Amino acid sequence: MDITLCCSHTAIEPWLDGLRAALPQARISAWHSGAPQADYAVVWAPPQQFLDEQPGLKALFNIGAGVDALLKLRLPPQALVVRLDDAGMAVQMAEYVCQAVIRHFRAFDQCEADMRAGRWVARRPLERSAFAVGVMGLGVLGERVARSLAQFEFPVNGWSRSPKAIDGIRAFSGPEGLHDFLAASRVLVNLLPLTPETENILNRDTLARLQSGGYLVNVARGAHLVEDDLLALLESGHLSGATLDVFRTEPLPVGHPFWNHPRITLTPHTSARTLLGESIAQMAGKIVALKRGEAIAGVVDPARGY
Ligand code: NDP
Ligand code: OXD
Repeated sequence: MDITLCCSHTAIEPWLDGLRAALPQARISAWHSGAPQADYAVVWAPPQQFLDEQPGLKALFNIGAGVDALLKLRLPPQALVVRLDDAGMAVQMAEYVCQAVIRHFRAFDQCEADMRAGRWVARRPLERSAFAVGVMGLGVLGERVARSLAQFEFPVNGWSRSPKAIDGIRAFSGPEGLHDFLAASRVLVNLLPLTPETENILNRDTLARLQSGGYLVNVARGAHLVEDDLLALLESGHLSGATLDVFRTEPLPVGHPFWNHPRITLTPHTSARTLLGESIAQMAGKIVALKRGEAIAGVVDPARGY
C-alpha cells in the first residue's frame, strides 16, 4: 500500500514519521511532481497538479475538519474525501467558545482594564436567563460546544440542516427555523461548514435578528461573515462585540479595521488545532479499515459540501 503526503503550510517530517510508525507495512512518502501513483493521500491545501498527477487515489485524508478548500479542486471522481472527525479538536473548540462567551458574559475584559487603571469596580452580574447562546452547526464540533455551554447553565439554542434532539438544547433546523433561532439568541456561535449555502450567512439581515446587545463568535470560516455588516452593527450598537478566530484573508491583512477595533477580540485561526498524534491514529485506523473493506466515519458528501 502506498501513501503520499501533500500538505501545504505544514512541517511534513513529523507526519511522515508518525504515519510510518502507525502503518509499518505501508510505503509512505512526501509527494513530488512525477512521484508514482499512490493508493491513499494525506493532504492539506494540495495544488491541483497533485490531484491531476494522482488520478488513481482511493481516498484523500484531509488533516482538518473543514473541506471547503479541498472541494474547490478537481478531485479524482472515485476518491473518498475524509475529514478529521474530532481527533482532539472538539474539546479545544469547547474550551475556546466557552472562554469567549464567559469572558463577555462576566465582562472580564472591562474588569481587567479597570484593575490595570487602578479602578476597583464591581459590576452587576448579567441575567443568565437573558443570555441565550445560539450555536449554528450541531455537528462534531457544534454539538460538543452546545453541550459544554449548557453545563454553565446558559440557555442554549442550536441550528442545523436536519432536525436534532439533544438534551438541554433547544433545536431549530433548516431555512424555515433560522429566523426563530436567531431571535431566540443573544450570542451567536458559528460552527457551520463553508458551503455555497452558508457563505456570507453572517450578514446584516441575520445578525440584526439577534437580541439587542448581541455578540458574535466566529470559529468556522472567514467567508461566512460579511465583514462590513459586522462593523456597521457594532457601530449602531445592536451588537456589543465579537470574537473572531477566522478571516476571509489569513493572515489578517495589515491595516484591516478588525485589528484595532475596541470591541473585537482576535485570535489567529487557533481555536481548535489539528493534533498530530490523534490525527495520525485516526487516519491510520481508517486506512486499515478501508483496506479491509469496512465502512468509516467522516466521509464527506461532495454534493452537500461537508
Ligand atoms: P460537521 O460536518 O460535523 O457539522 C456541520 C454542522 O453544520 C451539521 O450539524 C450540519 O447539519 C450543519 N449544517 C451544514 N450546512 C447547513 C445549512 N445549510 N444549514 C444549517 N445547518 C447546516 O462539522 P464540524 O462540526 O466538524 O466542523 C464545523 C466547521 O468548523 C468546519 O467545517 C470548519 O470550517 C470549522 N473548523 C474550524 C477550526 C478552527 O480552528 N477555527 C477547526 C476545525 C473546524 P446536519 O447535522 O443536519 O448535517
Ligand atoms: C479545520 C481547521 O478545518 O483547522 O480543521 O480550520
